[in-house]
Amino acid sequence: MATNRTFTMIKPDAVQNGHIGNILAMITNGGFKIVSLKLTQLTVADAQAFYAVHAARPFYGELVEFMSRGPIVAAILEKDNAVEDFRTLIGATNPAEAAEGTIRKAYATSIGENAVHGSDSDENAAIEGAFHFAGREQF
Ligand code: RTP
Ligand code: MG
Repeated sequence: MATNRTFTMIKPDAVQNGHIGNILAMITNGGFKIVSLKLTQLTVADAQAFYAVHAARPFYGELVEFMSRGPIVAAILEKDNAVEDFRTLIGATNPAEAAEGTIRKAYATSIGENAVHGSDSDENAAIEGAFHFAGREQF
């Protein structure tokens, strides 16, 4: 995957609260092109694998339970400087610290249930995109 791509999930809280359309609008208004998109749900095993890097953290069990409890939207996004610019658009992990105009400021409810995921490196964007999408689903 090209390095001008990132991977995102609209998390179960935001899907459940009816924010899919508004979050996708913020993403496209932010200059990102959607190159893959699906509504799906992580199994517990999927969530454990996706967040394996956090396995030793105290919030890991809660995170896995949260991320597997309902549908998510998975997407691959394209833009120059995609990973960094998307992290800026989503805002800080804790919505109390998220800047005005960010997705988490608008839709996150807590540090755990924070509406969206954004990859933290080009390498992880490629891994995470491939976790969810076959090559023929990436446009
Ligand atoms: P993400 O990976 O989902 O884009 O979030 P992030 O980089 O901003 O934050 P990260 O440190 O990677 O943490 C992953 C997710 O774990 C949950 N979390 N809960 N209760 C807590 O203290 C806590 N800290 C993190 C959040 O859902 C966070 O996005
Ligand atoms: Mg992260």
